[in-house]
Amino acid sequence: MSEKPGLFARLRAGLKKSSDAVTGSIANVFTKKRLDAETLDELEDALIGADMGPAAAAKITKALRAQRHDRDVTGDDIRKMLADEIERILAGPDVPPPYDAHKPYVSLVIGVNGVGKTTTIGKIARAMAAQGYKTTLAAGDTFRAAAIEQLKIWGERTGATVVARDQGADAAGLAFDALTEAKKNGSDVLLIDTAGRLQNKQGLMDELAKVIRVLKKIDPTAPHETMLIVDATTGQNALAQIDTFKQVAGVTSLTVTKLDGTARGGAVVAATERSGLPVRYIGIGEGPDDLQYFDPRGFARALVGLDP
Ligand SMILES: Nc1nc2c(ncn2[C@@H]2O[C@H](COP(=O)(O)OP(=O)(O)O)[C@@H](O)[C@H]2O)c(=O)[nH]1
Ligand SMILES: [Mg+2]
Repeated sequence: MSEKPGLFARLRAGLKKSSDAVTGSIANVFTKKRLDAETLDELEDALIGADMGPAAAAKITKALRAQRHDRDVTGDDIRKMLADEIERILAGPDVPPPYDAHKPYVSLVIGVNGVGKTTTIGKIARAMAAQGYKTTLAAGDTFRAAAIEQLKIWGERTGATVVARDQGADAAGLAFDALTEAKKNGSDVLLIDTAGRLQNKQGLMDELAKVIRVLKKIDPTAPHETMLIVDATTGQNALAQIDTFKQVAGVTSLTVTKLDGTARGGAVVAATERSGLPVRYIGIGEGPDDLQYFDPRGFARALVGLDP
């Protein structure tokens, strides 16, 4: 995650495939001068085609219909109106509590295998270190030895303390140790990695419930965030995962990864509209700096190919 001036440029670059999909699929709408009923219907179809989902597409076109029916508009006008309506949807849910709200702030990171949980935790740890926050990482994916090793490497890179046990260890016990350690070492933030075996839904549900119960024994307000990671390249599957994990654990925020590798960035709009959950971060590459704090306005404008 970077706070450099080139932030928006990197967002634009990361979302290039998605903004090409959005602007490309509505290109014929952009050439029309009138936003009449027929054009608005075409626009609605185009937004659905750009992965925004029927509900969000209907909401957006309804708002446009109310604003400018039958008036002459330019392509740029339409882009701006679209960006405003997309921003409205993205900014709808309450934002997650800031990291300063608790000490240590406990963030439980969940999601199926391969979506980018461990990588995202590493990227956050790096951004935390840059901002002077002390961070502890819990290697709670005790199912896979590689996941434990991967988190240890991020710990070395970022100076974060890593609490790990051997493969196969009890994840709740590990979480207990990690929160105890984070309190003892004066951490500002504790990031807890987890296993993502959705094949065994009951097992996963029990494990996450136990982790949460154990954390609450130490701090009844924890976890302060349960962040679900989804992979943007999986499109509809990501939406299904959000529904499932909302049942399995009390998800409070989303992070959408791999937006750089897909034309389906519009799915972030569908996900927000459908889940009512705020997006905290977006992943726009594999590098340690390729994580951005989610900015609804910047995202909406980059998605339709506008400047900040
Ligand atoms: N292109 C791209 N790759 C990512 C991003 N986030 C994670 N990855 C890659 O996705 C793969 C799986 O990530 P990992 O963190 O191990 O997933 P986990 O199983 O959920 O912990 C790795 O190869 C990561 O480098 C992203 O934002 N963009
Ligand atoms: Mg992992």
